Amino acid sequence: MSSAIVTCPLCEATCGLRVTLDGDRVTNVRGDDEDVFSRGYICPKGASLGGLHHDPDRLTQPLIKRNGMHEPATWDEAFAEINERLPKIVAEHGPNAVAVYLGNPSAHNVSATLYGRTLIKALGTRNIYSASTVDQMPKHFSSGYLFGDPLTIPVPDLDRTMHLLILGANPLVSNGSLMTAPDVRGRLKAIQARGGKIVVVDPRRSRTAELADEHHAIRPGTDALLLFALANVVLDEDLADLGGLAEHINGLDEFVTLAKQFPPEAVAAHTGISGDEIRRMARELAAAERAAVYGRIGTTTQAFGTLASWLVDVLNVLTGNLDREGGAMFPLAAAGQANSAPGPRRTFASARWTSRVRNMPEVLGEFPVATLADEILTPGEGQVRSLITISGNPCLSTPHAARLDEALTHLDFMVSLDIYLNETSRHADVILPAPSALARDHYDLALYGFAVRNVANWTPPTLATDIPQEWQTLLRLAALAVGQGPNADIAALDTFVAAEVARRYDLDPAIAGDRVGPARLIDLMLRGGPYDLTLKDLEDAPHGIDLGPLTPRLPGVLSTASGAIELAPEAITRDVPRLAVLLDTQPADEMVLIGRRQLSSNNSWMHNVASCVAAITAQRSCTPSMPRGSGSRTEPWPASPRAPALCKRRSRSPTRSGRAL
Ligand SMILES: Nc1nc2c(c(=O)[nH]1)N[C@H]1C(S)=C(S)[C@@H](COP(=O)(O)OP(=O)(O)OC[C@H]3O[C@@H](n4cnc5c(=O)[nH]c(N)nc54)[C@H](O)[C@@H]3O)O[C@H]1N2
Ligand SMILES: Nc1nc2c(c(=O)[nH]1)N[C@H]1C(S)=C(S)[C@@H](COP(=O)(O)OP(=O)(O)OC[C@H]3O[C@@H](n4cnc5c(=O)[nH]c(N)nc54)[C@H](O)[C@@H]3O)O[C@H]1N2
Ligand code: SF4
Ligand SMILES: [Mo]
Repeated sequence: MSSAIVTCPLCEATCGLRVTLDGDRVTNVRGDDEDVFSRGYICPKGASLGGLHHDPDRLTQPLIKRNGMHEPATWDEAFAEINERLPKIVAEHGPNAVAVYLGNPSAHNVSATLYGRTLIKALGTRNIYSASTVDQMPKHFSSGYLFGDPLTIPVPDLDRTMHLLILGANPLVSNGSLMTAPDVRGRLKAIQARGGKIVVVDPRRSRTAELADEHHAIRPGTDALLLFALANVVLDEDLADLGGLAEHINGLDEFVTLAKQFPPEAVAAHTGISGDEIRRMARELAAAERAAVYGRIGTTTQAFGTLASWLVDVLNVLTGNLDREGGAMFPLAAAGQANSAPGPRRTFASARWTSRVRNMPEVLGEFPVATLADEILTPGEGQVRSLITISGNPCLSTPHAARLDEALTHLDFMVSLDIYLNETSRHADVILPAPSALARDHYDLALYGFAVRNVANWTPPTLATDIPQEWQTLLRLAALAVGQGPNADIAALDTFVAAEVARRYDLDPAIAGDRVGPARLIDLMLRGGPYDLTLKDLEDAPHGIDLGPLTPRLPGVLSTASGAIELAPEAITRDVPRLAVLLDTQPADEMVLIGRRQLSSNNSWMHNVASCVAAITAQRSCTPSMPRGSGSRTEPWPASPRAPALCKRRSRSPTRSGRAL
């Protein structure tokens, strides 16, 4: 028996886990009590890491489609096939004929985060799509214009706040998003234990709403109206207190004028929350000693997602809670965070180009995935004829998925980098698998930028694998795209990538010694980062390094052209008239569907991993007797850890498809 300490890469919470092994067989996975951030917390998904690794359905070798059937192939055969078919399409139809879809797990995978970019650059296509446009893109957009950088997103200072207003998030099930915080339940209960208050705005009485002190069942899609009305009260009743923020703000007068249109009584019918209630919510928010407003996917994937995302932060500003302890703060990550990079920083801009068919603006270099099918199905110059998916299952996870599913049958050539043959990869001519989460190294490059405490943790691979690491596969594809053929010198390409990263930090790449791949890049980023860490420091600290609570970062964190927070940027406020129109209409008498997540599945996948099947079945069939918030603490944070309680029943779901998010 042996054991290894890993960071779970399955969601944003970054829990530290202890994996027990018998040879190369995982026998147990539990929370790592000594993890500096998660202190023993684990959820049913994390407990399934072993099941995921040993899942007999997981792909371990490439598949090539011949005569409509997927057949196992060697890596050389797979790359030869791609080399024969992909460059031809680019040569004949130009780079935009190849589209790329980056799925959610690529944000939890340093190989994809760091080397996906290299492939995209090599392809030179503008047809880039990702899960962001069915998720948090409005928040990137609003943050880009408010603060100058789309990744400069404030997070609630959970461990110190006294009043938390949550809109459209259910972190008791999702384990938190754009708010990296293991054991959210424990942290929320700690707010209550110290005399604070939690208010949840959600059409549904979610688990988080049940735990909260107050729940408002808002009509879906009307958060921008509610938030505007809250701001209206704060301003109208003279409750605004900008404190030290005043000197860092532009556009306050414009905002005051806009908010005048939205008194609480005018939005009550649409939101389903009375004027009196809204007034009370605003007064309590403004009066709280330390408060944070936090909006998540319920506020982003809706018709007024950009306005709602923007207004969340405007409220944090008006109440003086932005960038102060217990308010909404800017994390300072140890590696790779754009808003702490040395030298001048680029100011965010969108709509630098638009999509061919529906003229949709790019944001962060991407088009909305909702229009990918249009680009495939509409003939003409620039039509998408080939698709590369990287850990994505858009045939289940994107709007009008059935249409995309049909569109993919019209492609000339498709490659999927995926660990399963599923609803999307079944269309691929070549499927290239990746090592399981336990057979690769891991660092939460993207998510530490949204963590409620500054931490850093590195995970080396626990298990050996014959499957090439995904960064190697991505570099091989990049080499094909630039005409270097299937046998290009990957090591040389990797050294080239490392030199680029080193240049950004004015470092000599040789400083990283003989490391290669993500380890070398992370080492360089840590060295160039704000804490002067090295990868060796993290290797010596398997339970992570705690870099302390969040600290104020204004004005240095800003990269707007003015150097100030732009409270009323035109790119956002031009959408306000569309919202104001609602005030003159009656609320529509229609049914609106909203999404719901499962504690034991992960977006479009994981529901077939045996232990998750068991947990989902358990949740469905024995909901009343399931302990609430299994896998969580019941005592205030920090406290002793507890393992999740899972029903032991086991059954296998009959099909791979059908159980979406
Ligand atoms: N109806 C509805 N639709 C939704 C949502 C919803 O709530 N409701 N949520 C939206 C959100 S928030 C998101 S983020 C998107 C997510 O949608 P997608 O971007 O499609 O991501 P997943 O559904 O997580 O699919 C992950 C894919 O990656 C594969 N995979 C897992 N690990 C790896 C790996 O290490 N390497 C490789 N190469 N592949 C891997 C899996 O087999 C699976 O095919 O869905 C969105 N769509
Ligand atoms: N177990 C599990 N965990 C996950 C995932 C998973 O699939 N399973 N997916 C991961 C991913 S990719 C993400 S992005 C995160 C998302 O994490 P969260 O943002 O916490 O996502 P949800 O759990 O979908 O919670 C969204 C809430 O918004 C509510 N809602 C819907 N429409 C509206 C509206 O118009 N207004 C308001 N105010 N509320 C609304 C819904 O009822 C729901 O309770 O979760 C991550 N964690
Ligand atoms: S909450 Fe669960 S899935 Fe998310 S990191 Fe922790 S153990 Fe993994
Ligand atoms: Mo997501």
